[in-house]
Amino acid sequence: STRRKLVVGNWKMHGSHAANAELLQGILAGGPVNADLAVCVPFPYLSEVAVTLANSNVAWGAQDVSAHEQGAYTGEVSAGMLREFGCRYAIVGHSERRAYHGETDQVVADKAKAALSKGITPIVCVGETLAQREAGETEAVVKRQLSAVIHALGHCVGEMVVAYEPVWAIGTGKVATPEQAQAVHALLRAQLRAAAPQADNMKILYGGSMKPDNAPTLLAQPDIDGGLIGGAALKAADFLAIARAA
Ligand code: 3PY
Repeated sequence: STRRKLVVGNWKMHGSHAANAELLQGILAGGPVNADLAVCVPFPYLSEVAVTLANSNVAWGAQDVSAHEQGAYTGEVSAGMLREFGCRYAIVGHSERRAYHGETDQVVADKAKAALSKGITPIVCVGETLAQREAGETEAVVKRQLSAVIHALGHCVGEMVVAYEPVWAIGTGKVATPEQAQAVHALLRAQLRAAAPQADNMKILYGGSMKPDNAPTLLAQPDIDGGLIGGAALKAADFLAIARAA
């Protein structure tokens, strides 16, 4: 396809001043790659990462955002606050947030809407668990998850990035085969086509143990437009190797 690939590092709850500086210097030293790059970092490091990456071709984002604009929401961070730092992306609905923080499809949809309302591109994660896959529910689950976001975003659907992350492939070392991933990406693309005229220009990333060795065949699939990278994003060499495969 003609869609430019996007490779996003999801650092999760990893990092320190020293580790972040080393990782980012390593990524920046890698030189230009033929894909858009971004790193999604823990909140306390956003401002220093913004400084390090200023005037580079690596964008940055958050790993979550509040659905609320402001108010008595202890511990939450609003899209408006993120925007003040120039935040470009916010991951929403990662399976770890859905599983450990009880985020429902509606909460995820509200977060995506809050991000977009401040000009931040939500990277909306969808994906089935192993039990759901084995019960033949994959299609129904990802459609339900995406449908909530489509409804909430209305005419702005075309501005989000979608990430398909099969839960059984997250941090397990198990990876969807390129055929399994492509099949779900094609379903998601069809669902987007029915909702947004720009669907063919929208990015659908694959996430779930993407690594330098499996990235080339995944990224060669027609509806896989990049990756949301967990563990491999913590090593500059691995992150760059994936970016070069894109
Ligand atoms: C993984 O690669 O395991 C991820 O969860 C990326 O978000």
